[in-house]
Formats: sequence, C-alpha cells, structure tokens
Amino acid sequence: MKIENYRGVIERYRKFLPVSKTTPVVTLLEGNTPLIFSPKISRLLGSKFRVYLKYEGLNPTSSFKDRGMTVAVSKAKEEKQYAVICASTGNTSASAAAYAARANLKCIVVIPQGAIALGKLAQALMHNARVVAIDGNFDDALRIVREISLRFPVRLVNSINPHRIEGQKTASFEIADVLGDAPVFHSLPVGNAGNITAYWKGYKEYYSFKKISHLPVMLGFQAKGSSPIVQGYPFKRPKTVATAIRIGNPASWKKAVEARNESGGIIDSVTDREIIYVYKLLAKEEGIFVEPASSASVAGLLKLNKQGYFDRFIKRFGEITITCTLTGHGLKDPELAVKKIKPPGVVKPTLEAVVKKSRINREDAVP
Ligand code: AN7
Repeated sequence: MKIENYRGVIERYRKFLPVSKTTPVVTLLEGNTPLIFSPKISRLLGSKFRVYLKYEGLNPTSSFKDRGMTVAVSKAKEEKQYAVICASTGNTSASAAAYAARANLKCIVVIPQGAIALGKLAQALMHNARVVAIDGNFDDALRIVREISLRFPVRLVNSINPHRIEGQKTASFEIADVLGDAPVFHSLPVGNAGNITAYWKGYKEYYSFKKISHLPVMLGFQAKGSSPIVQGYPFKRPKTVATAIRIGNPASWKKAVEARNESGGIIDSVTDREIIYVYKLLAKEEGIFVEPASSASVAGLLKLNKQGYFDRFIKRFGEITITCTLTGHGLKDPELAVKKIKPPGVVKPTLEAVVKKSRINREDAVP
C-alpha cells in the first residue's frame, strides 16, 4: 500500500491560505495531528457525551504553534525579511526558532525570565535563537517586540501577525475533515487568544464553503490567576502554574470575545487545582501527557458540566460531540511533572527489594 505523501498544512490547505505559487514553503510537516476519542473523559461527563482530543503536542516542536509558524515564516521568507522576532511564554519561541532555522532566518526571542518551562527554553537555544530574558512578564515582552518590529526590519511572528492565525485555523479544518462535520462544542485554553480566534475563523470558513452543516459553540478557558477576559480588565501580575497562559493582557482579546459572542459560547476560568487534576488524569487514565495549560480545555468542560451547562444541549441534541484542543506536550515541562508526582525513591539492588517496592503481589510468584 502506498502511504500518501503528507506535505504539511500549507500544501494540504493551500487554497484557504495566503500563499501563491512563488511562496517558498517552509515546513517541518506540521499538522495532521490525531483526533483521539477519550472514553474516560466522555464517561466522566456523562453517558451522552463524545469527547475527542486534538493532540497538538504531536507537532514538530510539540505544540500547535507550528501550524501558524509555517505560514508566518514562509511569508517572511517570501517578503525577503532577514529575521523574525517574538515574545513568548515558551512555545511560540520554540516554534519560531525551529522554523527560522529551517528557513535560514535569524530569530530573536524575548521571554519572561524564570517563567518559561525548561523544555521550551532548551528548544529556543538549540535552534540557535538569540534568547533575551527580561526582568518582566510576557505582556512587557510583547510590548517591546511590537515596538522593535515597527522600528527595525525584523518580522514579528506573534499571533498579532495575521499569517499565524491563518495557519492555525487549519486545526479546525482537520477536525471537521475527520468528524465529517463540526463538533457541537469546541473547547480550548486561552492565553494571548490567538488560537480561539484562529479556530473560529477556520470553522466559519468551512461553513461558508459548505464543508460543515453548522458552527460549533466555542468554549475558552483561562487560568483563574490570569483571567483578564473573564474579569474584564487586564491583569498586571498574572499568576498560574500553567506558564504558557500566564498572560495579563491578551493581544487578541477583542477577537476572542467576538468568537464567544458569535458562537453563543463561553470564556470562563479554571483554577490551578482544576488544571493540575486534569493534567494528572489525562496522563494516568488516558495515556496522554500534556502541559498544564492544555489541560485547561478539559478542566473547563468538567466545571461547566458540574454547573449543568450542557443539560439543555443534551435535551436538544440527545448526544453531544465535543472536541478539545490539547495545545502542547507534557514533556515541555518535565520539572513540573516530577514535582507533582513524587518518584518512588531508591532501594538496594536486589530482587527482594525491587519486588517489594514495586508492590508486585508475592502470591503470584511462579514456584
Ligand atoms: C500550550 O508561546 O502565548 O490563546 O508565547 O503555549 O493562542 O495564546 C503560548 C500560548 C495554550 C494559549 N496552550 O494560546 C507563547 C504563548 C499552550 C500555549 C496557549 C499557549 P493563545
């Protein structure tokens, strides 16, 4: 059997993207990520739910950012830029650095000092970005890189760059292509709010092309300590264990509110406790390791369900399909994982000691 030659999101969805025949396609074969049915989360919500997880941690740099970066960096290359720049809570910088390396562009990343996960820092360094840590938060970093990009010939590749949004919308195309229609709900974490903007744009475009019969209801979740959209004002000192979404003044705030309002959805918050609960649950019950920001999408569903939010939809539809974006891989933040789950400790190098420590049942031993 000949396996179809997959060429990344630009080739797959070329006619929906701002590229021409002469655009140099910079790709690491991002996208085409699995949409995994989750029996455990479905059951946890109730008998009428079908929950699918869009595992974006399986992209080339292990987050959804690669979908936007392939387009943004290809366009930067087409427009003869020599460098790209971004502010980042980690994943954008990892992705920008990798795609810039691929494209032979210089890459500058500005990060909040001490506030990005170790794996993401390692990626930016390994891909040879010029990493500048500031004694400030993500919002400070974004303000600075925006200004630099206006004054110097370097292309900004944060999601304010519309090419990022264009690339990221391909995730909703993939979901619709796999399910054969849109889900009833789509849930995702919200930080700088680019991704919820992108998904909503993607669903609307597919709807206008009659590829789906209806639009989904969009559900976005911020971390409670960093929930400006929910509260209605910027947070000066955003806090949360989910460093990826520790953002106090999202760039796409208005667009996120539009997505919520147009779709009849909700943007709510979840606590760090709820985030960590689902972070562990997905890993131990479903075999899916995500970073804490990603688990906000599922944590939000559990919260809304407890409040009876879905009841009227079940009455109307019977069964409801929900897709959840798991935005980044758990290996991005190994330090957090080993902090949350204590390793069992060291024993003597004997069979006895290992059997005892691993709690193997002694009665099961073959005589
Ligand atoms: C794993 O990397 O903002 O709402 O600078 O890394 O589109 O910002 C990351 C965001 C969710 C939120 N999940 O997406 C950055 C950055 C993960 C993330 C989000 C991010 P947006």
